Order: sequence, then structure tokens, then C-alpha cells
Amino acid sequence: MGILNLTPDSFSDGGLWNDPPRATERALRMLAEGADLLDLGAESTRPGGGVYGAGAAEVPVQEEIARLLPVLEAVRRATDAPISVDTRKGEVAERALRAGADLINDVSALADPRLAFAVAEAGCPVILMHSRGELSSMQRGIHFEDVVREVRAELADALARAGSAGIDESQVVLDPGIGFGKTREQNLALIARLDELSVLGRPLLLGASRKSFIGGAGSRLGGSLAAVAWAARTAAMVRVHDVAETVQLLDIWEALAS
Ligand code: HH2
Repeated sequence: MGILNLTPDSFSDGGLWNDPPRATERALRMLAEGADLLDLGAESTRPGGGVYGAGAAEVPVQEEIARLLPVLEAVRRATDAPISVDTRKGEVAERALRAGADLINDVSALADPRLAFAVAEAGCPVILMHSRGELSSMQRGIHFEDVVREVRAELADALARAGSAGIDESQVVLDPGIGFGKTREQNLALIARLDELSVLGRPLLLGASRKSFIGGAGSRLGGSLAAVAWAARTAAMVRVHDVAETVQLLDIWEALAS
């Protein structure tokens, strides 16, 4: 899954792709490099309370729609590849699905009932990601006894919530939410023990690309690729910025594993 952030403030690529022709070019390049699907997001979800200070500012719904729709429409015209839209807001999800998005990526795991309703009505896939607390402060006061066990239990709750909202559980992809209210050690434990989330019976997505737990002042490509290589045994999807390098890694990984 290739990331296209249509935001001025995303932590690693903010401001790069917010005009429709450039975003479309970027989307097509990621597909040419081997991405199977795209994830378009118009609100940064950089968590606050830790290395990112106050975190990302919440974007009003009309602004998120105004950033997203021109690019979504342009990318939709340019490709039949599946397009995911990364949003927490029901109204944005509705507009995105109407404009041709194929699935919704919700980092709040159905905090907005209107989003759940939109997904249920469309019968489309949805990604439900684990997080705890409010985005603006989730890197403060982090506490887990056993992060993998607790994330697994809370993802099971999210799956049940989807079922109660009328979403077919077969449409749900689950994600441990790397970097969302977790310490470096907890992020590493979740990646190392990702296979323990398989008991939930749903495909897993891992989003570790360029995240701060990797550390380093420069490129985080090496650490991002290490996470992909480790998770490749278990994850159905990886959400990445560096598509060409990730595809190359996975090609060789698969050749070695077969
Ligand atoms: N991470 C980010 C955003 N959306 N969605 C899922 N399902 N899983 C993730 O791990 C995930 C996500 C944050 O990364 P990024 O999009 O690069 O930055 P920003 O939120 O600042 O735009």
C-alpha cells in the first residue's frame, strides 16, 4: 500500500503532494513501482505528547474534503487500482466512497458512527487500526502490562464493534497501530510478535514506514525495510512511503522463502 499524504504537515512527506497533477503523477509512479493499492490521506495523524510535540492539528471536515476530493477524483480517473482513503470522519468517508474510493482506512477504529454506517452501506473493506486515547496526547502516560495481549483484545473489540454496526466482518482488516500511543519497545514488541494477532482471523496491515521508533536523524529507510522483512511472514499488507525499495525487498524475500 503506497502512501499519498495530501497534507501540509505529515511527519515525513508533508506538503509534497497536495496539488492534483503532482499527486496523480506520484500515485501512478507508486503503482508502476509495484504498489497494489494506494492510501490517500488529507489529515495528518501525527500523535502528540511525544517526539512530535502537540501532534497534528485536527482538520475541519470541509478542509479535509477540499484537500482530498480534487486529488481523489484525478487519481480515480487515472487508474483502476484500489484506492483507500485514510480518514476518521464519516462525512469524509461518504464523500470519498461516492467519488470512487474502494476502501476506508480508519485510524480511530470507528470512533465516528457515521463512518461505520457509510462503510456498512457501501459494503466496502475497512481498515481498523488500534490506538488509545486522544491523538493530541496519546504519547503521554502510556501504560500496557502486555502490549500484544492488550492490543489483540482491543482489536477484537473493534471487530465486534464493526459487526454490531452492520459491517460484514469479512471486510475488516486489522492493524496494531505502530506509533499510536506506544513506546519504542512496545512498537518493537508488536512487530516482533505480529503473528500473535493472527488468531483474530482477519488480514493484518502493518504501518511502520519512517516512524519515529526507528530513530536516526536521516533516512529511516533501512529500519522501515527491516520491519517489512520481519512482518512479511504475517502481514497481508504493508503501508509504506518507499514503494520501489519495499517491492524489491519483498520480491527477494519471496524468492528466498519459496
Ligand atoms: N499511520 C499513519 C497514518 N495512517 N493508517 C494505518 N492503517 N496504519 C498506520 O500505521 C498509519 C495509518 C501515520 O503515518 P503517515 O501517514 O506517514 O503520517 P501522517 O499521519 O503524519 O500523515
